[in-house]
Amino acid sequence: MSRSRASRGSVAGGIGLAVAALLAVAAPAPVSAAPAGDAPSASASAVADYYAPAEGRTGEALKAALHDIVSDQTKLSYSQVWGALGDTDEDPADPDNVILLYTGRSQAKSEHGGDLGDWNREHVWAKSHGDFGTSIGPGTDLHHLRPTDVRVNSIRGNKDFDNGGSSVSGAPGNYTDGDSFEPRDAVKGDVARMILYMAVRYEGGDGFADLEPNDRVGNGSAPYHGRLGVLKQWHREDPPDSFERNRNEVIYSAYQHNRNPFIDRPEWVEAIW
Ligand SMILES: [Ca+2]
Ligand SMILES: [Ca+2]
Ligand SMILES: [Ca+2]
Repeated sequence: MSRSRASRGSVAGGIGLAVAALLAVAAPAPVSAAPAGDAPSASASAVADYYAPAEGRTGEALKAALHDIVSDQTKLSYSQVWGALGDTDEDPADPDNVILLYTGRSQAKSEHGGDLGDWNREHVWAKSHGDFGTSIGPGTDLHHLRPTDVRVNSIRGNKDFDNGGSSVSGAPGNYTDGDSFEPRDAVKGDVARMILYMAVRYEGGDGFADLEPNDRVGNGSAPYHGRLGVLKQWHREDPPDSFERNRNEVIYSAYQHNRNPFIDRPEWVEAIW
């Protein structure tokens, strides 16, 4: 199944390459592609074992299997997230810095906080969508937390994701209007895969809402995030790169010990949605 998806994905260029690389699981882990982080990459066979219960499934059965797999995790406190993001989002060219999600700026890990010009902890799945806050759970899950510029984080607010709007000053390539936010091209797929990870990981257990993507904007405090059709397009156009794969490895090896399936197996987005 994944091989037919891979050949279909090759029409879109990069996806085909990424899937092909992932299918080459006999090769040593993608360690050569890992630009940063101290954690060694999980071996290809370990990743294959990790997903074994999901193999051969599709649709809701695949989603349920992945939920079981990724729910086995270590959980961080919100204060622990600061240090973790310093590892997961480290600038490959400067171990003292992180790369900010929307601006792409490389900034000192130490310059985090709430002042203008600092970086802070962005919940890519807006925490008001399902009202999970910052207590231990979805609000502290590294798979959708990213360092962002304080001001740009505020502009994004809790908007759904969609194409269009006016350019965000100081954040080239990002656009926003009254009900949605469009991130720069280089992180569009990252955003999509983070949202879809959250949908699979959070299915109504542990006292938190069942998070799900939908095709709307203006979801407000409902436990939904849009727009699914646009997110799927972004996922196709911006396949996982070495930075994103490395952060998945660092989260898996050093922090939460769970993985984002849609970074490892991009074809599973279409298999579920
Ligand atoms: Ca809009
Ligand atoms: Ca990307
Ligand atoms: Ca869900």
